[in-house]
Amino acid sequence: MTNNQQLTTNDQQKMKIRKPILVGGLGLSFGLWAWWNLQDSLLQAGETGLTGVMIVGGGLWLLQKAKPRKNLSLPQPQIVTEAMLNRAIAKVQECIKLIATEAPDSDVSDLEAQIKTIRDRLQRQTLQLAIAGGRKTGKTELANQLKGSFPPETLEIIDTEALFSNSETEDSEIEKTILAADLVIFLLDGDLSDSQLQKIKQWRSRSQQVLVSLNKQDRYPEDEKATIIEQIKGRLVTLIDFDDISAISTQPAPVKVRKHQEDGTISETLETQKPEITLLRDRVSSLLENQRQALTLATAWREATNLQTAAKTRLNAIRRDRALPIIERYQWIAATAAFANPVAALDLLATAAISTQMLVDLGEIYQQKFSLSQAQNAAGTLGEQMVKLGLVELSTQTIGGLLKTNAMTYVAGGVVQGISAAYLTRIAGLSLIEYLQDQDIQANTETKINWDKFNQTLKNVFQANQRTAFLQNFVQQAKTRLV
Ligand SMILES: Nc1nc2c(ncn2[C@@H]2O[C@H](COP(=O)(O)OP(=O)(O)OP(=O)(O)O)[C@@H](O)[C@H]2O)c(=O)[nH]1
Ligand SMILES: [Mg+2]
Repeated sequence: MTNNQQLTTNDQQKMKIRKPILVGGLGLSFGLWAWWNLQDSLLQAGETGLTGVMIVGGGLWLLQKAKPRKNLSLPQPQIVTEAMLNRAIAKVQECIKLIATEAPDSDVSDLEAQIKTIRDRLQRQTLQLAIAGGRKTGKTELANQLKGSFPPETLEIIDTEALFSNSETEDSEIEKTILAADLVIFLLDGDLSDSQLQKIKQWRSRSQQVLVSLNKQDRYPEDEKATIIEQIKGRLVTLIDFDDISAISTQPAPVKVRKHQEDGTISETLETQKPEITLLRDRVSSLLENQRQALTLATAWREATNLQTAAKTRLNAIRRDRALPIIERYQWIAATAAFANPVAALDLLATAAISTQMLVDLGEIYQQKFSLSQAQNAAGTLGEQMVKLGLVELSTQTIGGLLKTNAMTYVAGGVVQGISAAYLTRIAGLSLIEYLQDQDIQANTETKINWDKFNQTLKNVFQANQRTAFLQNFVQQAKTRLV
């Protein structure tokens, strides 16, 4: 047992002072108790047991798996300026500084080296062109032909794997390569589908230069080809410059040619056709010539923002390591308070005293500014949200059935209430961590909690911590502490 986990006399004293408020607020815990017991007595079947109870209790929201929301209004592409790159790098540096202050032993030299690499790479001679697209669209053929037009020291051509035919994870790996390049050719062999459009939008929102090309144009009669190109342009308007949209044929199918012979017979021969990629190739040349700086700046900016994410992840891991013992501490304070006063009431504000203090402490770790009154309000809302999400309702619906079970004996002692309070405090704390780590790494103004976003976090954290095995383990731990 570490010092952090132990209740100090000081903690206990603080608790005594808060007791009157605490006593009133154990409804939530009571609900959880009911739910546990139902689960214990009826559904020891396995990991899914709890889900069953949730349905019984009407907590149907848990089943509505957060659907990946299609983001149709991605930010418009912006032209990356040097100032924008500098701002992105400054953010990485700010993060490195915080890491160094908050965890003086950690090594940040790799992050610093990466900043230098980003800056140095701005001067490079060789640019990278990625050729992307679905299966069999002609990527390899196009890559080979472009390699004939651009010497490798000017342009490195990357023939990427086909998109849209793998898992999402595999696709996102391919996309990393695509976004690391300075420009990309998106090859189509027909009209532009929704999923293709979505990809292009995403890349454009990362300021990637995207050339869209309809390949295999030999397969379409002139008028049909014109219609398809118009449709593609229509879907890409405001997203892609029309100069960046073309039709090509990298390997046109041979054409049957009939010839009238002198002797009056007709002979048929297959004539190979020349590839036609001039428009696209010229566009690439012109971009390399005139937009070199813009292209490398945009790539550097993407690299800097990726590095920002990497640095923030590292900072968050450090902060989480400091935050977890704090949650642990408040969790047992809540447990002891509820254990000592096992009164079940539906006024949730009672636990607010503990969560207010926890919020202030966690806010400090995550460098978010919460005034005391703001923290009090937030803690109150936090409690209300937990009720709204159905935990308390769940309990009232299931209690009737439970009263018939031997679980009644547990009600008398405060053990169940204590464990419940600990569990809910933990869920609240973990949700706060998840929420706070998505905020700016250092708030300059008072932090305002976005409750819609927080509720989603609360649901996710709750879901992640509701497994039977986890709960049983938790209950075991808590029992040992309380009894
Ligand atoms: N009609 C026609 N067929 C083409 C054209 N370009 C390529 N093809 C054919 O399309 C097929 C695929 O060409 P690849 O270059 O291998 O296409 P890819 O995108 O690299 O294919 P994967 O890597 O397997 O996804 C081949 O059979 C080519 O002959 C074209 O301009 N016209
Ligand atoms: Mg290929």
